[in-house]
Amino acid sequence: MAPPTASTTPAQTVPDDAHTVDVVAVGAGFAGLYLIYRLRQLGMSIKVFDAADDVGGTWYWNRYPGAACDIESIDYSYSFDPELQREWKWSQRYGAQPEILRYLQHVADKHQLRADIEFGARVESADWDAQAERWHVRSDRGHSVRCQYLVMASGCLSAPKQIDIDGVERFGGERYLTSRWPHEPVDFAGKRVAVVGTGSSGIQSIPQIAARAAHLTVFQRTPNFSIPARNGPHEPSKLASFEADPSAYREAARRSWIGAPNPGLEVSALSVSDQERTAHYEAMWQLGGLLGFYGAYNDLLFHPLANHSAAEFVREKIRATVTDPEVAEALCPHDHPFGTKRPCLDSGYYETYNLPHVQLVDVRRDPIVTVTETGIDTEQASFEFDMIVFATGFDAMTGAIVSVDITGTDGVTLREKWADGPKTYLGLTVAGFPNLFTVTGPGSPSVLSNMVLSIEQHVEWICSTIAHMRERSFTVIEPTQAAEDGWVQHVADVANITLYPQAASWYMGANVPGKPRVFLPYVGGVDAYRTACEEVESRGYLGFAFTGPDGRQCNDSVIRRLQPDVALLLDYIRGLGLPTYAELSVADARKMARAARAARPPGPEVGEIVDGTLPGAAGPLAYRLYRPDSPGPHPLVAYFHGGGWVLGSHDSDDPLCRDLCVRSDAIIVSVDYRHAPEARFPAAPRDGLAAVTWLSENAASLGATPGPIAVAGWSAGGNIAAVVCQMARDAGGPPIAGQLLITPVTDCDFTRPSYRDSDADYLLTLPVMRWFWDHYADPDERVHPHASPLRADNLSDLPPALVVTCEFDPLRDEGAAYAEALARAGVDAHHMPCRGHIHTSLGAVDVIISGAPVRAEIAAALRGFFAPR
Ligand code: FAD
Ligand code: N01
Repeated sequence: MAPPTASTTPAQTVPDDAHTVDVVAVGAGFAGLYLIYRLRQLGMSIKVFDAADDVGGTWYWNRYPGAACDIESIDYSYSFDPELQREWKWSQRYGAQPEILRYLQHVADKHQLRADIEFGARVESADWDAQAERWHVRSDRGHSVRCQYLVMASGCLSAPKQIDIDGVERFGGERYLTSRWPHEPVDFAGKRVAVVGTGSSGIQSIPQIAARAAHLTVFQRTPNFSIPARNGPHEPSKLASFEADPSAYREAARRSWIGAPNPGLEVSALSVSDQERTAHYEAMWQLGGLLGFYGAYNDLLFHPLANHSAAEFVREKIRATVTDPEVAEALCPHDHPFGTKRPCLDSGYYETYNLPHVQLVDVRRDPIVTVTETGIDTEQASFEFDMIVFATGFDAMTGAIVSVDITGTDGVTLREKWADGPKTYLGLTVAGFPNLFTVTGPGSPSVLSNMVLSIEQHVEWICSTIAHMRERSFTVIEPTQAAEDGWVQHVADVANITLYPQAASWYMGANVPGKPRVFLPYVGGVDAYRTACEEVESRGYLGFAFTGPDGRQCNDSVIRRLQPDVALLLDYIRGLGLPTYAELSVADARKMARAARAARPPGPEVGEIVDGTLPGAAGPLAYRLYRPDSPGPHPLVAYFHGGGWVLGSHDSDDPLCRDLCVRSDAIIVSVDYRHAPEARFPAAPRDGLAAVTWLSENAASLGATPGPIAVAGWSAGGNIAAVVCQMARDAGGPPIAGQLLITPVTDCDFTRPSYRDSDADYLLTLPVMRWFWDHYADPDERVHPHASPLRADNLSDLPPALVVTCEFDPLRDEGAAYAEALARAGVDAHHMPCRGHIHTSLGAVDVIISGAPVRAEIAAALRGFFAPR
């Protein structure tokens, strides 16, 4: 529909003057204004276009009653101008729209920014002229400008979503869109008003409209979590800390997760008692605001149970506030984890439903059929209105960008390139679109952060990059395909360890019919993101190609390759400053390994755990049996723990064994074996074979299904499992259903590339592997196939195998080589490479969330060993 817009200048055609400037930017909101300021400092010419009649962007268009920010104004304001920062006093915690607009107008006046802005002009197209190395930009008013750089400062929430309700044009009463609110006052008095939509815009406007209208009907499709804003005077301690040292305050914000100091706790919601947790939620609720509650505990967005506790707290608040229990229940969100759709900030929202003239229509129960001339028809009722307010949201993050026909190299438009979801490098640049920058684009923290802070960071990065190019006489910048692919993957990896993708949110593009479902912003946090951008720059603009009269420079690489939670774990462990095993005596290494095991989460509950002993090759061996909770009998898997033949015991891989048991619905028997250096090679594999033989013979008495058992092992345990399969084949039994080798040692050769690639400290290093081998076997023994199974002359007739390798593991290549050699020998062998993981990733159950899908695949393979063939 044509939205009822603010007053706009009558369109007039501007002659094609083929004007040339250094930079064209689209948008005169927070981003466009700061860009003008910074580029002028570089002595560059800039032309900004905005479809609006004045500066302000979001705050120009969204003038609906109740519109305000949800990040406190102290934070949600520019930091670049110390004088402005000192002089401008926000009247309350959350500035309302008129005040934020006044602020932006003041900034524009103070720095005379309007001189470079063309208002009332919508940019329609931009074409890259590779010959001239210029963008050619055109507006709906006939502007035609050539520029070296094009910056889309066009806003993440500036393109209203098309209203996808039948009959909207037919309505004869007043019709408004919150995101295109008129400049003239809207009079609700005495009117029957409908509001469609209960996102932030709906939730902010509903109490204000209810206060003035004769009757208000709210059409809700999905209830949202909303936290009280408690708007009013600034929180004294926050104000004091800001005023005492604004620079330090801003620096802390830049190094925070969301871009504002956060009063939350750095502990898990599950680590405290129910009582303590509720008290803390209550304190955050009373404090008001998103950040306190959102960050109340550090796992709310990661752990379903932690999240559930916050969600349930809010639901209880709704039930306690709304007097009609049926209405209260309809307002309780159940379809998404707390915080995975942007939670709203309200002033009296839930209380509004206690007013006698306010009615809630749950359109999930009673869907809207059509808008009529006089109101709205649902399946069950007909409503008459004088006014309908659509608070139906935005085509977020990509909508404004792809609404411009941006054509890069090879004639491909950005819309075409992004047909399956946006692809950017750092949310700032796009391969195939040279000299194009996006401010707070998809793939950057953007809408998940204090956007003013993120805008400043992007504008500063863009300007310093342009300055860098000028200094070195480069004229064109473009990210490489590999760098972009790597970043897109990283953005998805980070999202996938959170609960965010579980919600059908606008973050996922789910609110716009037909839009691809891709998690749009970068959820790694502004600090981690800023660090990545700084690293790109300090490593010679990693992932960028520059060209200029003096030639081309390209430093092609991927900035983040580890799984995000693996990187966090490594940072944490490195921060502890522990020695490596290679630096310790065996006794001290064992002590350190035990301490590490004691500190890890326990893994899932299983049906039963039984400890026992079984006969080994030279005496009894301890075992631990993990039985599933489901009715038996179950298939049986003999498992060998890791620890370089030196460390560990039958219970040392406890979380992994529990996880395998639960996921594969098999009995896992983790068997000990004699360790080096006390018992060197071949003690361990001999014990392994003895254990597998005993387990095969005694499977029934252990409650297992009769028939062949499978073997499994991690690291050195994987080595033992592989060797046992060869020994059993050569000995004519016992029969083995399959071998699961998780990052196994298969060879004693330290020269494979994965040893070199893992030079960086990924915990298992060359010196540590040398230390293990030195304790385990003499050099001439190591080449024996019972120590290095890859060296066996005959790999045929072995059980089906799954070999799991991790990308950043010295053992990666020998694992892959073993899988390949088995397959070549006719074994039904599969290789599962795990991208971004390290040697210890997969055993870190409940620590490395990104390992969970891998373990699910491993368990499926284990089950497959026992499936009838
Ligand atoms: P915008 O302010 O969106 O400005 C973009 C401008 O580009 C618009 O004026 C638009 O007209 C123009 N434009 C777009 N396409 C074209 C084109 N083709 N031709 C010409 N002009 C074009 N973020 C927070 O961090 N905290 C908050 O509290 C917060 N509150 C918000 C409240 C509301 C109601 C909304 C809608 C958003 C809120 N946001 C908030 C997000 C907000 O959008 C950003 O904080 C910020 O204002 C974005 O600034 P910007 O300059 O990047 O884009
Ligand atoms: O938009 P939304 P918004 N029939 O997409 C409903 C920022 N912001 O403008 O969820 C019926 O969140 C839709 O229902 P559903 C902030 O980042 C901040 O409110 O799709 N209903 C939903 O309820 C925010 O997240 C503030 O089932 C339909 C609503 O309309 C973002 O902007 C204030 C429908 C849209 O909610 C967007 O917020 C305002 C249909 N056909 C905005 N189509 C602050 O407080 C859509 N809906 C700072």
